[in-house]
Amino acid sequence: MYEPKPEHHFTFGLWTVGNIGRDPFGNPTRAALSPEYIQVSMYEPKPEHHFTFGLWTVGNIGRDPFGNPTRAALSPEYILEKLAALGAYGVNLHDNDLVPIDATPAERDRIVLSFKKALADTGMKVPMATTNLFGDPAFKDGAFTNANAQIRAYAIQKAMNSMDLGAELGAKTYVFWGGREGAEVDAGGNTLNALAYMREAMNYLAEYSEDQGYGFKFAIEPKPNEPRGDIYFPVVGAALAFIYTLEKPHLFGLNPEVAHETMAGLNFVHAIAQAIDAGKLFHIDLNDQKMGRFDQDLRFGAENIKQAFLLVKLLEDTGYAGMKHFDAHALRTEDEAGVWEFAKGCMRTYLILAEKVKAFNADKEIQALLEHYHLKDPNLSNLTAKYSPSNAAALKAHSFDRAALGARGPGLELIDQLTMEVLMGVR
Ligand code: GLT
Ligand code: MN
Ligand code: MN
Repeated sequence: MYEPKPEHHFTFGLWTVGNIGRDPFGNPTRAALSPEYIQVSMYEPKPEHHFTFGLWTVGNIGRDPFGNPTRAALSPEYILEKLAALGAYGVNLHDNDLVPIDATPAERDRIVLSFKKALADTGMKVPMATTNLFGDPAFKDGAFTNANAQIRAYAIQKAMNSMDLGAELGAKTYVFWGGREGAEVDAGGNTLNALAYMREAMNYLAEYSEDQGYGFKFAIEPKPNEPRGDIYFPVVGAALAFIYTLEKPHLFGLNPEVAHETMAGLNFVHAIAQAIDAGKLFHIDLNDQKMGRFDQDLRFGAENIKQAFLLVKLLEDTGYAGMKHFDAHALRTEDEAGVWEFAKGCMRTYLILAEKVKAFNADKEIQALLEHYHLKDPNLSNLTAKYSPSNAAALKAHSFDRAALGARGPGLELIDQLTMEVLMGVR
């Protein structure tokens, strides 16, 4: 309970924790610590930061379409132990990350029991659960949106079983990532049907969750392509619009992933702003990605540090209280040690950027520039806040100095430069 957090604003002098135990009568009793070391130990991930990893993320064995696995599989119990030691809050899972698709009921129960014991031993949580509706050949042409009614029904059955498992492990968020829900061939005539099928499945599963008293909130994760040529609901905006066609839209929100909007060349920070504005940011998949490439799932902040900063700023400034899930994996080049460096790096980068956000918000020069940029005019804002005939008449009567408006510089070059200087550590 009494754990210090950054928002308590406790600070230390480098000379205080760096005290080497010298006194007038005796020599130092401790080695000197470099300022860098002292800084570094500040960014230690703790469970209250709500960092999570998928079992499939640190468990990624480095297989790709062109090459065999480069790492051995890690057991879920071992993953819990390692992530707990690194300060993570919990893990998320697909049904088959834990229970093989062909496990007998007795095998399932034994596996779940052992996993629950490891959860209790490590204090780790399972805040989010989802279903693997993409790995098995049965789902090669889609799951909920498959043109084959038997496969659609099987997908719903599998999702119900997976929700039972998630609920048993304490999950409150259920993610829908429709990796196979798409097409290469649209001549099959499934595009319009697919939307209706998806709606039917989501309505069904929301009812199931309510009926069982599971209380799940559902988070749809959009992706433009891969593994399908085109995936339905390719971006945040598409999923958001679809939510309002469902029977219980209040139960549905989004699980956007950095890499997915970025693959499509879109601005992820803008997508997140739209999700926040709609009250629909239920969960987030943090990672990194180069534009226009295959889904790289890079370590958070590995590629575009400015975007990562602006993302953390948006989450921190708006008080995002959900899980910060790293849906990324270590490079295929890495051995197991590299996997844990990768996991640590994701969390540390987030914490470092959260500190940079504080520095940015406390920077007087930057704040003055922002004030200049966000020019206020209370009189005009009163006229535009809400339509009324008198406001409209007054607005029409107002005369604007168009030339002056066009001539005024907003100061964005300097704002951006100072942002970079904060990030480069010189402010
Ligand atoms: C898969 C995918 C991710 C999804 C996961 C949830 S599985 O790794 O690439 O983006 O979030 O189903
Ligand atoms: Mn991804
Ligand atoms: Mn994801």
